Amino acid sequence: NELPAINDYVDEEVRKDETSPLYGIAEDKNVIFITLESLQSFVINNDVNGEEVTPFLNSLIDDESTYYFENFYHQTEQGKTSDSEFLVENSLYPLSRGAVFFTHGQNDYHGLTEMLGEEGYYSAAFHANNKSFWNRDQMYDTLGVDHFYGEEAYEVNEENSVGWGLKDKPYFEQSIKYLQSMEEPFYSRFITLTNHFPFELSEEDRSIDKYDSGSNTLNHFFPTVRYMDEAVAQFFKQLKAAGLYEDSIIVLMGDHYGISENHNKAMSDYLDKDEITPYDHVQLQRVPMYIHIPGHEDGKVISKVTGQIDVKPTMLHLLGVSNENDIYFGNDMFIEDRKGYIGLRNGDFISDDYISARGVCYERETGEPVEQGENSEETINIAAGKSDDPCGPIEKQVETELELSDTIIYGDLFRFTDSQGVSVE
Ligand code: GP9
Ligand code: MN
Repeated sequence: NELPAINDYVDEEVRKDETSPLYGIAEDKNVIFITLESLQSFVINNDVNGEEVTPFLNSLIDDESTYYFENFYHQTEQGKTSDSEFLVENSLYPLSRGAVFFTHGQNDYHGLTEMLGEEGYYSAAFHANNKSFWNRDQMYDTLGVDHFYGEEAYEVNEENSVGWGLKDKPYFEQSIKYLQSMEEPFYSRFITLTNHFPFELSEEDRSIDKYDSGSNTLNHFFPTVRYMDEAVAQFFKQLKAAGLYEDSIIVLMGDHYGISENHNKAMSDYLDKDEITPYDHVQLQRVPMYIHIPGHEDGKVISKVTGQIDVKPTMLHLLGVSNENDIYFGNDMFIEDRKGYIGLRNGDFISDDYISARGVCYERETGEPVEQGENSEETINIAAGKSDDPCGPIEKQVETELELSDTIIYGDLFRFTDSQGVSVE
């Protein structure tokens, strides 16, 4: 059992003494967590053909009850949406190959759902797709989700569906009745579907025109993003009308990229760049992250580097739940003393000052490759070991963390924990 050693690492490198100023601010509130399919940050506050792409999501950033994280990264791999769910739930990394939802769906975990359950929360997941997709039916059971509203909980017909299934607007609309009858406080998770590759949408559901480039995928992305934006706007209205808004905290998060690097040429057209460099590619892995707390009026845009690995500790702290005995690899996004980097599953990372992409170390602010061997004063300080490669030490640490997280998953090591934390027997 390697868990005690992993616990020591987490104690040394991840766990922080600092308490967030927002600790407990949402205690006993309902949680409405919305995963926004394939939404990337580059469309936020951006235009296409002279039209705003996401008017509602843009206005939500300016809302005084919203904290918006503008440098928040997805950390998913082949398990796509399910990897994002895994990260949020466990603050562990997904696997480098396959989907952990499939390969380790029967492990013991100590996820957000279970921890909130211990605090008296009722939990439910809403997703209008086949329940066994990504092995969700089994994994949700493992994670302790009380009820999974899958495709059969919805009225789905030809008229209200497109592409992958039920369109987002009827999906949210039909979900309200279930939320209204739910025991409180509840932890509810929503996963949208319409903004999924190949981004199909009928003419009458399109509020904006498609883009015009060499990539049909990118062209069609914009109208479906706008449709999803409108669906979320409508959901906020319905939550208010149903009396569910005031007593809830609403989190919105993009799950992963929608536009892969196969469309770099079209992306460079859209972003008005000569090319998409490995640095740009990493920056395109930013996804929107909103924490909206009705009644709280201190919201702002937060620029520090954050990622999906941080969601679990952040949520627990907002809800006033201690995680001092928990094993996790992220930090509360509201504290200052953070690990200082977000590791991607392929070993690339984003730190406060640098971005490492495909083995090249870039200045985060400028995107300029760091001159190796330059030995500037700043370089020496950050590398601590007086190396002239400021990315090197962080690269090693990211590698270590990925390995430790894998060790937990492959060894099913949370068998050796209980609510009191790690057991050494
Ligand atoms: C399927 C939906 C999309 O149920 O979550 O999955 P993805 O292909 O994005 O992982
Ligand atoms: Mn997805």
